Amino acid sequence: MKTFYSPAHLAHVPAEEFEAGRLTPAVEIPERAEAVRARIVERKLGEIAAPAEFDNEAVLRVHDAELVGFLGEAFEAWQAAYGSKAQSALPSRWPAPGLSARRAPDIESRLGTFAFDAGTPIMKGTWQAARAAANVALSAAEAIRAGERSAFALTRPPGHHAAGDVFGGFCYLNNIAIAAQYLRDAGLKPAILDVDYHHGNGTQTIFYGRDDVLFCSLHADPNYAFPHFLGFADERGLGKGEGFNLNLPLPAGTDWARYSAALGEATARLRAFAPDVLLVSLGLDTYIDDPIARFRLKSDDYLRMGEAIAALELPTLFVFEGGYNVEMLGVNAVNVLEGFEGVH
Ligand code: SP5
Ligand code: ZN
Repeated sequence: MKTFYSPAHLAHVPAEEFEAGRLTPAVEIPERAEAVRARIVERKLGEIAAPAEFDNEAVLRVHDAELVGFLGEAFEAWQAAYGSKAQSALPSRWPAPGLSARRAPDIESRLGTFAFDAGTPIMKGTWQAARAAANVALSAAEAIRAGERSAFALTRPPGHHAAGDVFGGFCYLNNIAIAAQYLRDAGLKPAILDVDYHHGNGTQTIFYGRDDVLFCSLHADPNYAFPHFLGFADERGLGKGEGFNLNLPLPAGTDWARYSAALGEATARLRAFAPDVLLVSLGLDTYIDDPIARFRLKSDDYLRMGEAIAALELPTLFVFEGGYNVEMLGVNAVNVLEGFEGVH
């Protein structure tokens, strides 16, 4: 399987996020993608290629120009306001319902209109990294469009929490949604399977009113897990999109037995949709020793996950999302890809 990867992610180095009333060390760090890259080399999974340059058109099919413009200029505005020692822009105020969004001109208020959490810092290299990750996903999508059976977009920062007009959850641009829309615009019928531990609220929102892109997600129940405000089972799509969004929230402690049963539900829905192409939001934070999550999948379970995805017999684009146990992240991610390829 061919992997697409850009070193631009190395310049996006979050230090801290704000949670539980304090700053805590960041977990979405460059070592994550480097661990996966090293494992791909070690296992000789296939070529690792640089992405092509895509212009903003494909990004703007999914994201509002206001968000894209803001992400491109935010760090400069932040430094202009707070000085060159302020290395991370994080919001501290939000236009909650009842307040007027988007009127305040200052950078910190503007941050709060575009970000939905305080865990997604904008630094000097953030925009370049996010934009390169979109190119990585688009390059992998183009490989599939041109006839490849599979491809892996080793994207960082991740994408599935970013919606058309808002970023958060370590995500700035929704890489998988941009890739899915690119394939849709090429005349294909895409379906998205999201196996990250967290609900892909951004991807759901982007396609919520549509019947031409199916979204299926297995994730930790938002009653106890991020993103907290979306991902419930009764969210089934809106208007003609009704029935084209499937959420399968799962309890804390979910192991492979429980998980694979839900995966069977998702694959049944995917089969019924009869897509031309499958895109997988590949998060590995379902791992038993993930530092921020509460599922109990083991490394060998990821081989079975890859096999279950391969059984759909579709051209498949894997897009990297979360997973924060850096030590086992490479093994777990590549196990899915090797399970898919039937190597084990
Ligand atoms: C792409 C992705 O996986 N984004 C996840 C963003 C999660 N952000 C909030 C994490 C809160 C973790 N709280 C549990 C702390 C346990 N020490
Ligand atoms: Zn996640």
